[in-house]
Amino acid sequence: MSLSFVEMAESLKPDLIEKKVYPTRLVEAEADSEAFQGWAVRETGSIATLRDRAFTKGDSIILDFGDHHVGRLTLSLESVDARADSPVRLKFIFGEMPCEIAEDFDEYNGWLDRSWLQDEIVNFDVLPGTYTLPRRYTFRYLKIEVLSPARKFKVAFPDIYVTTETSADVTQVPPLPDDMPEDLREMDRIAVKTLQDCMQTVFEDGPKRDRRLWIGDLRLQALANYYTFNNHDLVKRCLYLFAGLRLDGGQVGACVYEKPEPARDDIYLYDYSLFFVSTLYDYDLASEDRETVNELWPIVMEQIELSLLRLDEQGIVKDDASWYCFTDWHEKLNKQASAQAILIYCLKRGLALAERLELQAEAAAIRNHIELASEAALTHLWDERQGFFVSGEDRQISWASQVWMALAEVLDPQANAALLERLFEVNPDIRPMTPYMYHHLIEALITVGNKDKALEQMKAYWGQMARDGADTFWEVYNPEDKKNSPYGSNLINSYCHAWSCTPTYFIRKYFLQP
Ligand code: RAM
Repeated sequence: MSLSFVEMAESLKPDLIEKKVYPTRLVEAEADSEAFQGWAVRETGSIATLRDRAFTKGDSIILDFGDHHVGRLTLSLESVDARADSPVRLKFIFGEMPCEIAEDFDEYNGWLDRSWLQDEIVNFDVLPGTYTLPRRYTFRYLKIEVLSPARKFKVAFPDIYVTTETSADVTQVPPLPDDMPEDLREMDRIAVKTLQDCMQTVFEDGPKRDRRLWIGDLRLQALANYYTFNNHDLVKRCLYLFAGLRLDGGQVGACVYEKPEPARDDIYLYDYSLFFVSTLYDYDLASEDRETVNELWPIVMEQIELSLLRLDEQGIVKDDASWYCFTDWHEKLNKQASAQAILIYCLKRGLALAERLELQAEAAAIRNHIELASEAALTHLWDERQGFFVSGEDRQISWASQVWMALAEVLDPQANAALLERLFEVNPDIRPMTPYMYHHLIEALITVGNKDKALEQMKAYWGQMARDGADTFWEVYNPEDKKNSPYGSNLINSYCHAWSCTPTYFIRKYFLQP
Protein backbone atom coordinates (compact mmCIF):
# COMPACT_ATOMS: atom_id res chain seq x y z
CA MET A 1 0.00 0.00 0.00
CA SER A 2 1.43 3.37 -0.89
CA LEU A 3 1.82 5.96 1.87
CA SER A 4 -0.28 9.12 1.94
CA PHE A 5 1.67 12.32 1.41
CA VAL A 6 1.56 13.17 5.10
CA GLU A 7 2.61 9.64 6.11
CA MET A 8 5.47 9.91 3.67
CA ALA A 9 6.46 13.24 5.25
CA GLU A 10 6.30 11.73 8.73
CA SER A 11 8.50 8.81 7.69
CA LEU A 12 11.17 11.37 6.82
CA LYS A 13 11.15 13.20 10.15
CA PRO A 14 14.82 13.65 11.09
CA ASP A 15 16.52 12.99 14.41
CA LEU A 16 17.90 16.09 16.03
CA ILE A 17 21.60 16.50 16.71
CA GLU A 18 22.32 17.73 20.24
CA LYS A 19 25.27 19.56 21.70
CA LYS A 20 25.98 21.00 25.15
CA VAL A 21 26.97 24.66 25.14
CA TYR A 22 28.08 26.63 28.19
CA PRO A 23 27.86 30.38 28.76
CA THR A 24 31.05 32.26 28.04
CA ARG A 25 30.79 35.43 30.13
CA LEU A 26 28.65 37.64 32.33
CA VAL A 27 27.38 40.80 30.71
CA GLU A 28 25.08 43.74 31.06
CA ALA A 29 23.10 45.68 28.46
CA GLU A 30 23.61 49.41 28.44
CA ALA A 31 22.03 52.22 26.48
CA ASP A 32 24.32 53.38 23.67
CA SER A 33 23.01 55.53 20.87
CA GLU A 34 25.77 54.27 18.56
CA ALA A 35 24.89 50.60 19.04
CA PHE A 36 22.32 48.64 17.02
CA GLN A 37 18.83 49.56 18.25
CA GLY A 38 20.45 51.61 21.02
CA TRP A 39 21.78 48.72 23.16
CA ALA A 40 25.37 47.68 23.70
CA VAL A 41 26.53 44.63 25.63
CA ARG A 42 29.35 45.08 28.12
CA GLU A 43 31.26 42.31 29.88
CA THR A 44 30.94 42.42 33.67
CA GLY A 45 32.90 39.34 34.62
CA SER A 46 34.21 35.98 33.68
CA ILE A 47 31.83 33.06 33.82
CA ALA A 48 34.16 31.35 36.31
CA THR A 49 33.09 33.87 38.96
CA LEU A 50 29.50 32.63 38.77
CA ARG A 51 30.35 29.51 40.80
CA ASP A 52 31.37 31.63 43.80
CA ARG A 53 28.36 33.87 43.87
CA ALA A 54 25.20 33.51 45.93
CA PHE A 55 21.99 35.31 45.03
CA THR A 56 19.04 36.62 46.94
CA LYS A 57 15.76 38.36 46.08
CA GLY A 58 16.31 41.30 43.75
CA ASP A 59 19.62 40.07 42.32
CA SER A 60 19.97 39.37 38.64
CA ILE A 61 22.60 38.23 36.17
CA ILE A 62 22.88 38.11 32.41
CA LEU A 63 24.73 35.20 30.83
CA ASP A 64 26.14 35.42 27.34
CA PHE A 65 26.27 32.06 25.57
CA GLY A 66 28.67 33.47 22.97
CA ASP A 67 26.53 32.81 19.89
CA HIS A 68 22.94 32.26 18.83
CA HIS A 69 21.51 28.91 20.01
CA VAL A 70 18.32 26.88 19.84
CA GLY A 71 17.77 24.38 22.60
CA ARG A 72 16.85 23.47 26.15
CA LEU A 73 18.24 24.99 29.31
CA THR A 74 19.59 22.89 32.16
CA LEU A 75 20.63 24.42 35.45
CA SER A 76 21.78 23.16 38.83
CA LEU A 77 20.71 24.99 41.95
CA GLU A 78 22.31 24.91 45.38
CA SER A 79 21.44 26.60 48.62
CA VAL A 80 24.09 28.68 50.35
CA ASP A 81 24.32 29.76 54.04
CA ALA A 82 21.44 27.52 55.10
CA ARG A 83 19.29 24.65 53.91
CA ALA A 84 16.60 25.77 51.45
CA ASP A 85 13.39 25.99 53.45
CA SER A 86 11.20 27.25 50.63
CA PRO A 87 11.01 26.88 46.84
CA VAL A 88 13.29 29.03 44.71
CA ARG A 89 11.44 31.31 42.33
CA LEU A 90 13.32 32.57 39.27
CA LYS A 91 12.42 34.66 36.30
CA PHE A 92 14.17 33.75 33.03
CA ILE A 93 14.34 36.11 30.07
CA PHE A 94 15.86 34.74 26.89
CA GLY A 95 17.03 37.10 24.16
CA GLU A 96 18.34 36.61 20.67
CA MET A 97 19.36 40.27 20.82
CA PRO A 98 20.36 42.84 23.46
CA CYS A 99 16.99 44.66 23.14
CA GLU A 100 15.21 41.61 24.57
CA ILE A 101 17.19 41.55 27.78
CA ALA A 102 17.29 45.34 28.09
CA GLU A 103 13.68 46.34 27.48
CA ASP A 104 10.62 45.46 29.52
CA PHE A 105 8.43 42.84 27.82
CA ASP A 106 5.44 44.08 29.80
CA GLU A 107 5.53 47.32 27.84
CA TYR A 108 5.31 45.39 24.56
CA ASN A 109 2.38 46.48 22.43
CA GLY A 110 3.06 44.95 19.02
CA TRP A 111 0.50 43.18 16.86
CA LEU A 112 1.56 39.60 17.44
CA ASP A 113 0.93 37.87 20.75
CA ARG A 114 3.29 38.73 23.57
CA SER A 115 3.61 35.02 24.33
CA TRP A 116 6.25 34.85 21.57
CA LEU A 117 8.55 36.86 23.82
CA GLN A 118 10.60 34.34 25.72
CA ASP A 119 10.21 34.79 29.46
CA GLU A 120 9.18 32.49 32.23
CA ILE A 121 8.73 32.43 36.00
CA VAL A 122 9.64 29.00 37.36
CA ASN A 123 9.51 27.65 40.93
CA PHE A 124 12.02 24.97 41.95
CA ASP A 125 10.95 22.90 44.95
CA VAL A 126 14.00 20.88 45.89
CA LEU A 127 17.58 22.09 46.38
CA PRO A 128 20.17 20.96 45.55
CA GLY A 129 18.83 19.85 42.22
CA THR A 130 19.40 19.85 38.48
CA TYR A 131 16.52 20.90 36.27
CA THR A 132 15.88 21.09 32.53
CA LEU A 133 13.20 23.58 31.54
CA PRO A 134 10.54 21.92 29.37
CA ARG A 135 10.36 24.46 26.52
CA ARG A 136 12.80 25.08 23.68
CA TYR A 137 14.33 28.56 23.61
CA THR A 138 16.18 30.55 20.98
CA PHE A 139 18.76 32.89 22.41
CA ARG A 140 22.24 34.13 22.97
CA TYR A 141 21.56 36.02 26.20
CA LEU A 142 19.84 34.74 29.31
CA LYS A 143 18.81 37.03 32.13
CA ILE A 144 17.97 35.39 35.45
CA GLU A 145 16.16 37.44 38.07
CA VAL A 146 15.94 36.00 41.56
CA LEU A 147 12.41 36.52 42.94
CA SER A 148 13.06 34.38 46.01
CA PRO A 149 14.75 33.34 48.37
CA ALA A 150 14.61 36.51 50.45
CA ARG A 151 15.25 35.21 53.96
CA LYS A 152 17.26 32.33 55.41
CA PHE A 153 19.30 31.03 52.46
CA LYS A 154 20.79 32.18 49.19
CA VAL A 155 20.85 30.40 45.85
CA ALA A 156 23.88 29.53 43.70
CA PHE A 157 24.15 28.29 40.11
CA PRO A 158 27.00 25.76 40.03
CA ASP A 159 26.14 24.55 36.54
CA ILE A 160 24.15 25.93 33.64
CA TYR A 161 24.14 25.02 29.98
CA VAL A 162 21.98 24.71 26.89
CA THR A 163 21.54 21.50 24.92
CA THR A 164 21.25 22.75 21.37
CA GLU A 165 19.03 21.06 18.79
CA THR A 166 19.19 21.02 15.01
CA SER A 167 18.80 18.56 12.17
CA ALA A 168 21.66 20.24 10.28
CA ASP A 169 24.86 18.24 10.22
CA VAL A 170 27.70 20.75 10.19
CA THR A 171 30.21 18.12 9.05
CA GLN A 172 28.47 18.17 5.65
CA VAL A 173 29.23 21.83 4.91
CA PRO A 174 32.06 22.07 2.35
CA PRO A 175 34.88 24.38 3.49
CA LEU A 176 35.37 27.60 1.57
CA PRO A 177 38.58 28.04 -0.44
CA ASP A 178 41.49 29.62 1.45
CA ASP A 179 41.53 32.72 -0.73
CA MET A 180 37.92 33.66 0.04
CA PRO A 181 37.92 37.30 1.25
CA GLU A 182 37.33 37.65 4.99
CA ASP A 183 34.11 39.69 4.72
CA LEU A 184 32.47 37.08 2.49
CA ARG A 185 33.75 34.23 4.66
CA GLU A 186 32.13 35.93 7.67
CA MET A 187 28.89 36.54 5.80
CA ASP A 188 28.84 32.89 4.75
CA ARG A 189 29.49 31.73 8.32
CA ILE A 190 26.58 33.77 9.70
CA ALA A 191 24.29 32.63 6.89
CA VAL A 192 25.14 28.96 7.47
CA LYS A 193 24.50 29.38 11.21
CA THR A 194 21.15 31.00 10.39
CA LEU A 195 20.16 28.03 8.27
CA GLN A 196 21.48 25.57 10.85
CA ASP A 197 19.40 27.06 13.67
CA CYS A 198 16.27 27.08 11.47
CA MET A 199 16.74 23.42 10.48
CA GLN A 200 14.72 21.45 12.96
CA THR A 201 12.21 18.68 12.18
CA VAL A 202 11.14 20.97 9.33
CA PHE A 203 12.77 24.06 7.85
CA GLU A 204 11.37 26.55 10.36
CA ASP A 205 11.04 30.19 9.35
CA GLY A 206 12.42 31.40 12.65
CA PRO A 207 13.22 29.26 15.70
CA LYS A 208 11.97 32.04 18.01
CA ARG A 209 8.95 33.02 15.90
CA ASP A 210 6.88 31.57 14.06
CA ARG A 211 8.65 28.20 14.47
CA ARG A 212 6.77 26.72 11.53
CA LEU A 213 7.11 25.81 7.93
CA TRP A 214 6.30 28.56 5.41
CA ILE A 215 6.76 27.72 1.75
CA GLY A 216 8.27 31.10 0.83
CA ASP A 217 10.97 30.53 3.41
CA LEU A 218 11.39 26.85 2.52
CA ARG A 219 12.14 27.74 -1.07
CA LEU A 220 15.13 29.89 -0.09
CA GLN A 221 16.32 27.58 2.69
CA ALA A 222 16.28 24.65 0.29
CA LEU A 223 18.49 26.59 -2.13
CA ALA A 224 20.99 27.45 0.61
CA ASN A 225 20.83 23.87 1.91
CA TYR A 226 21.84 22.37 -1.47
CA TYR A 227 25.16 24.25 -1.21
CA THR A 228 25.78 23.58 2.49
CA PHE A 229 24.15 20.83 4.58
CA ASN A 230 22.75 19.17 1.48
CA ASN A 231 19.95 17.43 3.36
CA HIS A 232 17.58 16.36 0.57
CA ASP A 233 15.30 14.37 2.84
CA LEU A 234 14.33 17.41 4.88
CA VAL A 235 13.28 19.29 1.74
CA LYS A 236 11.41 16.21 0.59
CA ARG A 237 9.61 15.96 3.95
CA CYS A 238 8.52 19.60 3.69
CA LEU A 239 7.31 19.21 0.10
CA TYR A 240 5.20 16.21 1.12
CA LEU A 241 3.74 18.15 4.06
CA PHE A 242 2.64 20.97 1.76
CA ALA A 243 1.32 18.50 -0.80
CA GLY A 244 -0.62 16.52 1.78
CA LEU A 245 -2.09 19.50 3.63
CA ARG A 246 -3.54 21.56 0.78
CA LEU A 247 -6.45 23.91 1.31
CA ASP A 248 -10.00 22.83 0.43
CA GLY A 249 -9.74 24.34 -3.05
CA GLY A 250 -6.53 22.40 -3.73
CA GLN A 251 -4.16 25.35 -3.22
CA VAL A 252 -0.90 24.76 -1.40
CA GLY A 253 -1.28 26.74 1.81
CA ALA A 254 1.23 29.34 2.92
CA CYS A 255 2.28 27.49 6.08
CA VAL A 256 1.75 24.26 7.97
CA TYR A 257 2.16 23.04 11.55
CA GLU A 258 3.79 19.81 12.71
CA LYS A 259 2.30 19.35 16.16
CA PRO A 260 0.38 17.73 17.74
CA GLU A 261 -0.07 16.23 14.31
CA PRO A 262 0.63 17.76 10.88
CA ALA A 263 -2.05 20.31 10.05
CA ARG A 264 -2.51 23.20 7.67
CA ASP A 265 -3.03 26.83 8.49
CA ASP A 266 -5.82 28.60 6.58
CA ILE A 267 -3.54 31.26 5.02
CA TYR A 268 -3.47 31.35 1.24
CA LEU A 269 -0.95 33.57 -0.51
CA TYR A 270 -0.97 33.68 -4.29
CA ASP A 271 2.81 33.72 -4.67
CA TYR A 272 3.45 31.18 -1.93
CA SER A 273 1.22 28.51 -3.49
CA LEU A 274 3.04 28.98 -6.80
CA PHE A 275 6.39 28.48 -5.09
CA PHE A 276 5.52 24.79 -4.76
CA VAL A 277 6.36 24.67 -8.46
CA SER A 278 9.76 26.32 -8.23
CA THR A 279 10.70 24.52 -5.00
CA LEU A 280 10.04 21.16 -6.65
CA TYR A 281 11.97 22.33 -9.72
CA ASP A 282 14.98 23.24 -7.55
CA TYR A 283 14.67 19.96 -5.62
CA ASP A 284 14.71 18.01 -8.88
CA LEU A 285 17.86 19.79 -10.04
CA ALA A 286 19.64 19.19 -6.76
CA SER A 287 18.51 15.66 -5.97
CA GLU A 288 17.58 14.04 -9.28
CA ASP A 289 15.02 12.16 -7.19
CA ARG A 290 12.63 11.42 -10.07
CA GLU A 291 10.36 9.20 -8.03
CA THR A 292 9.41 12.04 -5.69
CA VAL A 293 9.16 14.56 -8.51
CA ASN A 294 6.88 12.27 -10.49
CA GLU A 295 4.70 11.67 -7.49
CA LEU A 296 4.36 15.38 -6.71
CA TRP A 297 4.02 16.56 -10.32
CA PRO A 298 0.17 16.59 -10.29
CA ILE A 299 0.29 19.18 -7.49
CA VAL A 300 2.46 21.36 -9.72
CA MET A 301 -0.13 21.27 -12.50
CA GLU A 302 -2.89 21.91 -9.99
CA GLN A 303 -1.14 25.02 -8.59
CA ILE A 304 -0.56 26.33 -12.10
CA GLU A 305 -4.18 25.83 -13.11
CA LEU A 306 -5.52 27.39 -9.92
CA SER A 307 -3.25 30.41 -10.30
CA LEU A 308 -4.32 30.94 -13.90
CA LEU A 309 -7.91 31.26 -12.70
CA ARG A 310 -6.97 34.65 -11.24
CA LEU A 311 -6.20 36.16 -14.62
CA ASP A 312 -8.70 38.67 -15.97
CA GLU A 313 -9.85 38.87 -19.59
CA GLN A 314 -6.66 40.73 -20.43
CA GLY A 315 -4.52 37.95 -19.01
CA ILE A 316 -3.41 39.99 -15.99
CA VAL A 317 -3.63 38.90 -12.35
CA LYS A 318 -6.77 40.51 -10.94
CA ASP A 319 -5.98 43.07 -8.28
CA ASP A 320 -8.95 43.39 -5.97
CA ALA A 321 -9.70 42.99 -2.30
CA SER A 322 -10.35 39.26 -2.57
CA TRP A 323 -6.78 38.00 -2.65
CA TYR A 324 -3.42 38.31 -1.04
CA CYS A 325 0.02 37.96 -2.45
CA PHE A 326 2.96 38.38 -0.07
CA THR A 327 5.93 39.65 -2.16
CA ASP A 328 7.37 41.74 0.70
CA TRP A 329 6.45 43.42 3.98
CA HIS A 330 5.69 46.88 2.67
CA GLU A 331 2.35 48.40 3.51
CA LYS A 332 2.21 50.56 0.37
CA LEU A 333 3.37 47.93 -2.10
CA ASN A 334 0.89 47.00 -4.83
CA LYS A 335 1.36 43.30 -5.64
CA GLN A 336 -0.25 42.97 -9.08
CA ALA A 337 2.88 43.22 -11.20
CA SER A 338 5.01 41.09 -8.89
CA ALA A 339 2.27 38.44 -8.81
CA GLN A 340 2.13 38.41 -12.60
CA ALA A 341 5.91 38.06 -12.71
CA ILE A 342 5.95 35.29 -10.10
CA LEU A 343 3.33 33.47 -12.15
CA ILE A 344 5.54 33.69 -15.24
CA TYR A 345 8.67 32.76 -13.26
CA CYS A 346 6.97 29.65 -11.86
CA LEU A 347 5.38 28.73 -15.21
CA LYS A 348 8.88 28.70 -16.68
CA ARG A 349 10.09 26.33 -13.96
CA GLY A 350 6.97 24.22 -14.43
CA LEU A 351 7.77 24.01 -18.13
CA ALA A 352 11.34 22.93 -17.47
CA LEU A 353 10.07 20.23 -15.10
CA ALA A 354 7.47 19.02 -17.63
CA GLU A 355 10.21 18.78 -20.25
CA ARG A 356 12.48 16.86 -17.91
CA LEU A 357 9.65 14.47 -17.12
CA GLU A 358 8.89 14.23 -20.85
CA LEU A 359 5.29 15.32 -20.44
CA GLN A 360 4.74 16.77 -23.92
CA ALA A 361 1.10 17.79 -23.64
CA GLU A 362 1.62 19.55 -20.30
CA ALA A 363 4.76 21.24 -21.61
CA ALA A 364 2.89 22.56 -24.64
CA ALA A 365 0.05 23.89 -22.48
CA ILE A 366 2.43 25.64 -20.06
CA ARG A 367 4.45 27.10 -22.96
CA ASN A 368 1.27 28.66 -24.24
CA HIS A 369 0.44 30.13 -20.82
CA ILE A 370 3.93 31.63 -20.58
CA GLU A 371 3.49 33.36 -23.91
CA LEU A 372 0.07 34.72 -23.01
CA ALA A 373 1.05 35.90 -19.52
CA SER A 374 4.25 37.54 -20.79
CA GLU A 375 2.45 39.20 -23.67
CA ALA A 376 -0.20 40.51 -21.28
CA ALA A 377 2.51 41.86 -18.95
CA LEU A 378 4.20 43.69 -21.82
CA THR A 379 0.93 45.07 -23.16
CA HIS A 380 -0.72 46.14 -19.91
CA LEU A 381 1.98 46.50 -17.24
CA TRP A 382 4.98 47.79 -19.18
CA ASP A 383 5.14 51.58 -19.36
CA GLU A 384 7.40 52.32 -22.32
CA ARG A 385 7.65 56.03 -21.57
CA GLN A 386 8.86 55.53 -18.01
CA GLY A 387 10.76 52.33 -18.77
CA PHE A 388 9.22 50.50 -15.82
CA PHE A 389 6.54 47.94 -15.07
CA VAL A 390 3.55 49.48 -13.33
CA SER A 391 1.26 47.80 -10.84
CA GLY A 392 -2.38 48.26 -9.86
CA GLU A 393 -4.90 50.91 -10.65
CA ASP A 394 -2.54 53.69 -9.61
CA ARG A 395 0.19 52.33 -11.87
CA GLN A 396 2.64 52.12 -9.00
CA ILE A 397 6.33 51.75 -9.76
CA SER A 398 8.15 49.75 -7.10
CA TRP A 399 11.42 47.92 -6.73
CA ALA A 400 9.58 44.64 -6.13
CA SER A 401 7.69 44.83 -9.44
CA GLN A 402 10.87 45.47 -11.45
CA VAL A 403 12.89 42.84 -9.61
CA TRP A 404 10.32 40.12 -10.13
CA MET A 405 9.79 41.05 -13.78
CA ALA A 406 13.55 40.84 -14.25
CA LEU A 407 13.55 37.40 -12.62
CA ALA A 408 10.67 36.34 -14.86
CA GLU A 409 12.77 37.49 -17.84
CA VAL A 410 9.84 39.08 -19.59
CA LEU A 411 12.05 41.55 -21.46
CA ASP A 412 14.90 40.47 -23.71
CA PRO A 413 18.28 40.15 -21.92
CA GLN A 414 19.57 43.60 -22.84
CA ALA A 415 16.37 45.38 -21.89
CA ASN A 416 16.22 43.32 -18.69
CA ALA A 417 19.70 44.50 -17.68
CA ALA A 418 18.79 48.09 -18.58
CA LEU A 419 15.64 47.81 -16.44
CA LEU A 420 17.69 47.08 -13.33
CA GLU A 421 20.18 49.82 -14.12
CA ARG A 422 17.32 52.30 -14.42
CA LEU A 423 15.90 50.97 -11.16
CA PHE A 424 19.07 51.96 -9.30
CA GLU A 425 19.25 55.33 -11.06
CA VAL A 426 15.65 56.35 -10.45
CA ASN A 427 15.37 54.63 -7.05
CA PRO A 428 11.56 54.53 -6.68
CA ASP A 429 10.26 55.17 -3.15
CA ILE A 430 8.73 51.73 -2.64
CA ARG A 431 11.98 49.96 -1.82
CA PRO A 432 12.71 46.39 -0.63
CA MET A 433 11.90 46.05 3.07
CA THR A 434 13.16 42.61 4.04
CA PRO A 435 16.10 40.28 3.38
CA TYR A 436 13.52 38.21 1.49
CA MET A 437 13.08 40.98 -1.07
CA TYR A 438 16.81 41.67 -1.07
CA HIS A 439 17.39 38.04 -1.96
CA HIS A 440 15.33 38.55 -5.08
CA LEU A 441 17.13 41.76 -5.92
CA ILE A 442 20.50 39.97 -5.76
CA GLU A 443 19.20 37.03 -7.78
CA ALA A 444 17.77 39.43 -10.37
CA LEU A 445 21.11 41.25 -10.71
CA ILE A 446 22.84 37.93 -11.25
CA THR A 447 20.17 36.91 -13.78
CA VAL A 448 20.93 39.99 -15.88
CA GLY A 449 24.67 39.33 -15.61
CA ASN A 450 25.53 42.12 -13.18
CA LYS A 451 27.46 40.08 -10.61
CA ASP A 452 29.49 43.08 -9.44
CA LYS A 453 26.40 45.01 -8.45
CA ALA A 454 24.96 41.89 -6.82
CA LEU A 455 28.08 41.53 -4.68
CA GLU A 456 28.11 45.22 -3.85
CA GLN A 457 24.47 45.06 -2.70
CA MET A 458 25.05 41.92 -0.68
CA LYS A 459 27.95 43.57 1.12
CA ALA A 460 25.94 46.74 1.71
CA TYR A 461 22.97 44.87 3.14
CA TRP A 462 23.97 41.59 4.84
CA GLY A 463 27.47 42.96 5.35
CA GLN A 464 26.02 45.88 7.27
CA MET A 465 23.83 43.50 9.28
CA ALA A 466 27.02 41.64 10.23
CA ARG A 467 28.69 44.91 11.20
CA ASP A 468 25.61 45.73 13.28
CA GLY A 469 26.27 42.59 15.30
CA ALA A 470 24.23 39.80 13.69
CA ASP A 471 25.09 36.33 15.02
CA THR A 472 22.45 35.01 12.65
CA PHE A 473 20.72 37.02 9.92
CA TRP A 474 17.49 38.81 10.70
CA GLU A 475 13.90 38.69 9.46
CA VAL A 476 13.72 42.44 8.97
CA TYR A 477 16.52 44.90 8.37
CA ASN A 478 16.28 48.44 7.19
CA PRO A 479 19.67 50.15 7.52
CA GLU A 480 17.84 53.51 7.58
CA ASP A 481 15.47 52.52 10.38
CA LYS A 482 17.01 49.84 12.53
CA LYS A 483 14.03 49.34 14.82
CA ASN A 484 11.75 48.70 11.87
CA SER A 485 9.20 45.95 12.42
CA PRO A 486 6.19 44.81 10.38
CA TYR A 487 4.61 43.85 13.72
CA GLY A 488 4.77 47.14 15.62
CA SER A 489 7.75 46.24 17.85
CA ASN A 490 11.32 45.23 17.17
CA LEU A 491 11.17 42.94 20.24
CA ILE A 492 9.02 40.46 18.35
CA ASN A 493 11.10 40.44 15.15
CA SER A 494 12.86 37.17 14.50
CA TYR A 495 16.63 37.58 14.61
CA CYS A 496 17.43 34.23 13.04
CA HIS A 497 15.27 34.02 10.00
CA ALA A 498 15.14 31.49 7.21
CA TRP A 499 14.67 33.90 4.35
CA SER A 500 17.79 35.78 5.42
CA CYS A 501 20.16 32.81 5.04
CA THR A 502 20.85 33.05 1.31
CA PRO A 503 24.22 34.86 1.23
CA THR A 504 25.74 31.38 1.57
CA TYR A 505 23.82 30.27 -1.51
CA PHE A 506 25.00 33.27 -3.51
CA ILE A 507 28.60 33.00 -2.33
CA ARG A 508 28.88 29.27 -2.94
CA LYS A 509 26.96 29.24 -6.23
CA TYR A 510 28.27 32.39 -7.88
CA PHE A 511 31.28 33.79 -6.07
CA LEU A 512 33.63 30.90 -5.38
CA GLN A 513 35.85 31.95 -8.28
CA PRO A 514 36.81 35.61 -8.22
C1 RAM B 1 6.00 36.04 8.55
C2 RAM B 1 7.25 35.25 8.64
C3 RAM B 1 7.43 34.22 7.56
C4 RAM B 1 6.89 34.67 6.24
C5 RAM B 1 5.48 35.15 6.36
C6 RAM B 1 4.85 35.61 5.08
O1 RAM B 1 5.07 35.49 9.40
O2 RAM B 1 8.28 36.18 8.61
O3 RAM B 1 8.77 33.91 7.46
O4 RAM B 1 7.02 33.70 5.27
O5 RAM B 1 5.47 36.23 7.26
